[in-house]
Amino acid sequence: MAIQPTREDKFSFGLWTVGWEAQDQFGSATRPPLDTVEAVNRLSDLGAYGITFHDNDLFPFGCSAGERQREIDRLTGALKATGMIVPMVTTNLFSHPVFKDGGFTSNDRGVRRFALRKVLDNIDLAAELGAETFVMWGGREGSEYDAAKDIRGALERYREAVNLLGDYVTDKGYNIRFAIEPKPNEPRGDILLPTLGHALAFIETLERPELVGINPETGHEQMAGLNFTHGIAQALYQGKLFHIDLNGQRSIKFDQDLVFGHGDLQNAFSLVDLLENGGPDGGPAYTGPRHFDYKPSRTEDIDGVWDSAAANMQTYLLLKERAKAFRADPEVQAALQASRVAEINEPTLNPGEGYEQLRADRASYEDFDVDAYFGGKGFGFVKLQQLFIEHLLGAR
Ligand code: ASC
Ligand code: MN
Ligand code: MN
Ligand code: MN
Repeated sequence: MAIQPTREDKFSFGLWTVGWEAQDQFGSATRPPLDTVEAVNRLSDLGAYGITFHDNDLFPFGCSAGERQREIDRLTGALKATGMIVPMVTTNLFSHPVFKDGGFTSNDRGVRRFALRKVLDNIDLAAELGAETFVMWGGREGSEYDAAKDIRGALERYREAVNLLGDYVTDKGYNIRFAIEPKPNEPRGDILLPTLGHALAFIETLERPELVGINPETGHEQMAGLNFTHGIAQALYQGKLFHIDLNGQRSIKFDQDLVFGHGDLQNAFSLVDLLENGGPDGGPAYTGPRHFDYKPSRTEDIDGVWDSAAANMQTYLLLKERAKAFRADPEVQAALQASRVAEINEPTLNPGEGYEQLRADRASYEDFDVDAYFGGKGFGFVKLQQLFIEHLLGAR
């Protein structure tokens, strides 16, 4: 029952995902390096529309200007040949030892200035390639020891950095918005802006909050024990879902970066339902790239890499199909109505009503029969959930 992905599905992949050589804390690489051109060609053949990268996925840290340009030219050649695009670019402020205490928030001021310069150069490249989103994953912005980091000072430096970058894209006239990617921990013991909620609150302190949104990653929220679908719904509600990193995670443990749907499948189903059917008139709630930030498992050879890339898209499309069927099922519609799911969208107060009128309304309190109400009727959520599961299982 394979569904062929198309460019209209807007699937994109990080160069660092399929290109991961599978070195980890305990063992060396199990796969050879993957060439950029090969990655673009294979992803294009599989039906993706975009590729994304950290600066140093494309060219090595500290390489010459000539080498940097050669790699950029090889990429743009492959993009031209395939019709693939670069919807998003991001900066590596985590691999080189200089960033061991962070980039924007290292205790060392010289490192902070170096990090800013690295990002400014990379924003120029993002603009040149037509990327509209610039992601900032602050993987090293954090600490292991509470006494070692002044958190208020670090947040102020983070703010200073993002404000400067906002000035830069505005002055340059670049069509670029920023997306902060939260993660609770790993590689640092604790990372600043650990969840999407922390990031949303931080963004409101910026000088140009309209330029900055978030790039939540499925597994990163789930590492904090949070419901990814709920988080994405809040990001949409606040107009801040600028980008999304889809992958799989099975509960609170190390960052697994599994294929999308290979972690919490129910949460993946409700997420796809939200993204595809949660917008106005039951249409999409999000129209940006469906970006996969996963790692092909270390057990896999290069064939397994491409199988896993295809699996991300296939699972997404199957869930999309299942979510459409779920919404179209009259029994589901009846169950949603019985559970009064739509009633949450009715304002609690009458038009023009304030607290005085509410207090004067005896039906709302004095005459409200709490016993009859709760004693008499359940919400029917379990029946609704079973229908959700049966659709997920393809039983309907
Ligand atoms: C990113 C991003 C991450 C990290 C990680 C690097 O840009 O979105 O989650 O870097 O994938 O391995
Ligand atoms: Mn991750
Ligand atoms: Mn990510
Ligand atoms: Mn990741």
